[in-house]
Amino acid sequence: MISESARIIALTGAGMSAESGVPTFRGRGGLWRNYEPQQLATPEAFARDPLLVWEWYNWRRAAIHEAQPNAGHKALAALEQTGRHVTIITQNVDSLHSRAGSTHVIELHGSIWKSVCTGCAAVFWDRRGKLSTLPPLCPECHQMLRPGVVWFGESLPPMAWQASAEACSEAEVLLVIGSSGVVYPAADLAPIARQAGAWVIEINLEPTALSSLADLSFHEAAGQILPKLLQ
Ligand code: BV8
Ligand code: ZN
Repeated sequence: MISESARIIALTGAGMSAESGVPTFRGRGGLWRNYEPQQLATPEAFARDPLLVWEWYNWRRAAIHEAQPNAGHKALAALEQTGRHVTIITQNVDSLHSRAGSTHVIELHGSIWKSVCTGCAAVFWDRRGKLSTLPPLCPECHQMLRPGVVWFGESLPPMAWQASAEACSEAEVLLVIGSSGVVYPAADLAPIARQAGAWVIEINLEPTALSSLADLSFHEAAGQILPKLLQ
């Protein structure tokens, strides 16, 4: 399926970065101080306790800053060198696909290195690890900054969603990698690709909500199977 296709899309979730040591949202190691991510990744949690939410993001910034792209990220980047058009649509905010060399990455849920001012909406990028002062304040208007990510209950960046849906409607192969398929609207991209006639290949350690849509499922770690698929 892959060797005959010129347009390939990878829809990736937290499992894509698990072998880089980035904790996933669900399952082992996905918790922080016994909080569920859904409790912290919301506008309500930020309004109620911005310092707690910033401490969680600072903890993740430190973990992600030490993380390196794994063999799976590198295999997806190498797939571009075979002359194919590869689009990476990721739910992850860790920028590991770009760091691995992928050139066409759509960050559906934003980036952990981005902050947005709650007062004047100015955008700031800071790829160092932990921020030194919490909560960070806007250098322009001195209001509080928020993490530049999409929280539960917030709509996705319109451009990112539009580009992802369009890419999936033209895809020949959709690789769904390391996603439990429970978060919407990202999970809707698999049916869109399937309706457009794309092969859907799932790579996940276990069956997921999207398994019924897959033409093929590989129950292996992304960092193990992607280099083999590239061969
Ligand atoms: C929206 C950024 C509406 C932040 C994230 C009921 C109440 C309230 C809301 C809803 C509801 N029902 C549905 C909703 C909508 C909600 C939603 O889907 N909720 C779910 C939980 C039911 N969605 C939203 O709120 C979205 N917005 O709908 O807006 C709207 C519409 C119009 C106008 C206004 C508003 C926004 C969703 C975005 C949330 N932000 N992240 C941050 O990162 O801090 S989502 C978050 O979960 C991460 O992005 C993460 O990637 C994502 C999904 O999780 P997965 O990526 O799938 O990761 P997970 O840990 O779940 O699974 C890992 C998988 O990897 C597992 O399957 C595991 O087996 C596998 N794995 C592990 N290791 C490996 C592996 N696979 C391969 N190899 C390995 N080595
Ligand atoms: Zn400001």
